[in-house]
Amino acid sequence: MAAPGENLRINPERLWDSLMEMAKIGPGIAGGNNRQTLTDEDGEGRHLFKRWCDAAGLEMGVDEMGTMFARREGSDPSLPPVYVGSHLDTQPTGGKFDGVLGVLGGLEVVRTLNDLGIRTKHPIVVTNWTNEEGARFAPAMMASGVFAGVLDQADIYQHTDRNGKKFGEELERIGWKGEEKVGDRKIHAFFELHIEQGPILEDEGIDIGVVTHGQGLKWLQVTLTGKESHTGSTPMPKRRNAGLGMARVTELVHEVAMDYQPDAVGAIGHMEVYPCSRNIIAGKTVFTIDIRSPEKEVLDAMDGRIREGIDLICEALDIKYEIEQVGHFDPVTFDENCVKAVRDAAERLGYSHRNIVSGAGHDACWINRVAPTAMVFCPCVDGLSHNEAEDISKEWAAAGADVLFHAVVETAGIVG
Ligand code: HGY
Ligand code: MN
Ligand code: MN
Repeated sequence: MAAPGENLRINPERLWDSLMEMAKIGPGIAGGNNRQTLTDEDGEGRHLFKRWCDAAGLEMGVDEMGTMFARREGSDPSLPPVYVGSHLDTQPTGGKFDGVLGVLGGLEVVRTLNDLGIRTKHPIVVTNWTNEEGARFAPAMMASGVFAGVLDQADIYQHTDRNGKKFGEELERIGWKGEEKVGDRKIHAFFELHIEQGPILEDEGIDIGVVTHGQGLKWLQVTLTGKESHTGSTPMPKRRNAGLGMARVTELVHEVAMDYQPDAVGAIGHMEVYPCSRNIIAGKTVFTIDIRSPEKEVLDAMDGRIREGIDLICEALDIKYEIEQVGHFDPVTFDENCVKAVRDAAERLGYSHRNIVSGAGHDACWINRVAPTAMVFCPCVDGLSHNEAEDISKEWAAAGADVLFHAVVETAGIVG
């Protein structure tokens, strides 16, 4: 397909204003956002996005996982659309741009096409995938995982948050459970704009990350069971300390990840201690191990070593353990043609660019299983994300959305 002229650019002010407007919904306590999936704040953000889509003349569809699909018609409605989007849900102490830049960048693509009166051959669909973060309800990339056929919807509906609320019930409660069967939509190609969430682009002074691969991930939820007892009167040799077990597993995860540098990573971000009383030995701990690597063999090796290590730690401390894998996807190689469309767009627009592997998981990682997919990264300040201080410049947002525009429109084809 003919490429758009290099002079075609999105409207950076409008994009930035929309980002700042969305950021007012579900404010955090330190300047970021807390708009967790299926909360009232998520519902409010969805309504704002829908109002903007209505104003842009898009037709909204919602599926049974609550994912929102805003369609701009093409000259040939029978053709599978080009999808563009990301997620509006945030971490509990999230930033203003993680996910949101991809959804509103996709909306800006459509708004720009409307401004210019350009028709594309393939329809274009701007997408807000439900529960990408997996913070309130595990796993991450949940709705895109159901769409790609790797997660079971009926099972997912039963997943509960820390307060025992069920995913399916919360989706109904906020009024965003749609009618569409999940996964029926045919996708010609999917493009996702996202902040890098790492330091490489900023450190190297590069405008655009051409994402060729995504690293693989495993989330192992561990429950350690020891025995509650008095912190003062229980002799050390008689303690069955689940808190000590969690501490040793935390060190183990770090050591195993350090053995596979420079690429592997590992940490424990979610930790629960029971009964969490100052003078009671922790009888139970529940925590989630997050390990990642661009190489499947390394990810599997880390998994195995950690499981062995947990067994030895628990034997030494006379505590029991259960391990449940609550999230997993193998390393991803994005579609060559879509990646080329992103690279050619950056080149055409005169933006500096480099190939890059995504450290974070994204909806694109699952959608890549059912449609040709690629991602566009822009830098973020200090590479910081999943932190309320997450920040980007207006110029970075505009560059990313310009490249997204060109990759999407070239793939969808211009007919006038
Ligand atoms: O965990 C991730 O990589 C993504 O931010 N949900
Ligand atoms: Mn994200
Ligand atoms: Mn995130």
